[in-house]
Amino acid sequence: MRKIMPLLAALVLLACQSKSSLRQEVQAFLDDYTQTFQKLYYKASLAEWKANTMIIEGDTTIEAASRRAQEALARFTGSIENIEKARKYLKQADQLAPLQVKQLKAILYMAADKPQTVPQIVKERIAAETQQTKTLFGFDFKIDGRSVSTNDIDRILTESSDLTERLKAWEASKEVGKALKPGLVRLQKLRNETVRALDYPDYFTYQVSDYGMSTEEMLALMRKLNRELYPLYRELHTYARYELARKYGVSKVPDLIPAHWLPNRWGQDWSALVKVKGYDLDGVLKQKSAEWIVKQAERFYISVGFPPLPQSFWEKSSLYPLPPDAGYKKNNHASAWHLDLDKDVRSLMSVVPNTEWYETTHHELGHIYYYISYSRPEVPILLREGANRAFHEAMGSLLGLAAMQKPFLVHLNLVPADTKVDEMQSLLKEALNYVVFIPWSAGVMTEFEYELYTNELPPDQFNRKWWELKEKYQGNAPPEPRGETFCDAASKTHINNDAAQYYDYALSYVILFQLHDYIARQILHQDPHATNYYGNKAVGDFLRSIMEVGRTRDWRELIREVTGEDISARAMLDYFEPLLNYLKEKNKGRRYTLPPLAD
Ligand code: X8Z
Ligand code: ZN
Repeated sequence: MRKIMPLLAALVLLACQSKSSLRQEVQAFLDDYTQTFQKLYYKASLAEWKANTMIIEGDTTIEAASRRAQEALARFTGSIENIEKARKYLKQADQLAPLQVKQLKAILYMAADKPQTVPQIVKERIAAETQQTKTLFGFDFKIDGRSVSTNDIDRILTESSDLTERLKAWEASKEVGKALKPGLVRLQKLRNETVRALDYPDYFTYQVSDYGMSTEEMLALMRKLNRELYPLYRELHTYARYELARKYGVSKVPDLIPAHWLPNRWGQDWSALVKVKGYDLDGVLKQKSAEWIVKQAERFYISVGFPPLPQSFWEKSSLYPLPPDAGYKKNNHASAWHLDLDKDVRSLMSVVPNTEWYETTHHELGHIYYYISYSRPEVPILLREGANRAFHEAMGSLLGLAAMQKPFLVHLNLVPADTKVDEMQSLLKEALNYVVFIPWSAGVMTEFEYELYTNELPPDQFNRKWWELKEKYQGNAPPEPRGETFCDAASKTHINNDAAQYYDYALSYVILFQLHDYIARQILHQDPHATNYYGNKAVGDFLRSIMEVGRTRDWRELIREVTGEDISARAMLDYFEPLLNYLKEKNKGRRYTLPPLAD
């Protein structure tokens, strides 16, 4: 025994030494990698920023520069040497610090997106993606031969009761799909081919794996979510068919809602259908400037304890629409950028004063404050991401929801304190936003991209499949049958430049209601339907505790830790529960055209 003890001690010591020298070696690799990565990433982001904010017809220099910068980044992140090293070290994962393991996995995940084992395919994909962005956002939308912006189209779809005018606007918005179809066909193939080089079966599966889930698991989760929200959606669908027919003076109520009847290009948000008596937020916001909208959102974040946005944000962002005579165009979809994965944060928007941009501005600042919160030494550059992608989407949408509730608006004098608000109307309006979004996101978008990548949907079926899913999940129909020269799916930004990730938003809504429920009940002690987060530092502390850890924590553990429950639609269902009976009553005697149970 006595002899064994020192021997054991020596062995343990030896093991410790080799463990610590292995950790040192890995750390040196990670430090080196990070340094080069951050530099190349920043260059690529700057070039991409330019390519999204200055789209000049006939110019090729900006996109060429963007392509080159992205190729340089891909040559590094996808390099065979980096892949082999990360793999080698991960074989000894049990000897490494948990944060080292996470970073090595992040390196491999990025490598799989653009692996240099297939350099030609990566190059073609970068070129096709850059071109697709240019085609989408350089597109000249036209109504009756006159150029219009997407904000113009959206205004018609939210405000006009003239079906002829609406049809023109909706059709104009889908023209871009035709121009994007050839690029999407190429990208379907190229995206699959790039990730297959590192053994992912297809691009959808690759993107889903970021959650630590298989495609089957993600689809099962999305279908469950759809089923859980379906009874409510069916009531909303019935309600909307009758209300819309009345609004447009159509005597025969259609079985499926014609797409141009809805106040959104894709039918993803119907909230503009309901005007809540007593508070006309849209009317109030229209009196304000676009600058006020962005500043107001910042004030809200500051009020709960976040810092003012850095000066560079204001100087470098592109927040407002370009004048029509600018001579160039910009990406018209909202986004938030973390260009150097440190202090350079910017947003790209086209804010005009209306309710939709009010919400979207809160959403984008949520991303920006997430970036700011985890950009600290404790969070390695490679883990400066949301706990998962859905968390990142949830934060700003959560504050967007909070910024629409009556006590909040009263506090800011945006609605008079003595306003009597019909609470059921207001809940209905919210459901037309949050509930209606689920069949779109968890259904149409997710199932379409699954078909596109995992099942390699043939190009001569793109539009047929799209409308089959629109009918099945949303109960929507095209105004007229649309053949395969159209590619209506491609009119949606994410299909082109945020591929195979739209379930992020479905999950973000689920998470958002879980967080809101916790904040309302446990922190504010207020009814979740009528909260006022404004100025509450405890709310800010709670949100920051989630944001500031970035990707250093396992997301399933984190959600359980901060809300006390696993990810589920429970809170969302609770929130809208009072509406179900109200709508059943309203819909009495009306014909339901969606089947009683979701399949
Ligand atoms: O794309 C977005 C954000 C991007 S950061 C504005 N959203 C989805 C969409 O517009 O389709 C937010 C909610 C859904
Ligand atoms: Zn977002």
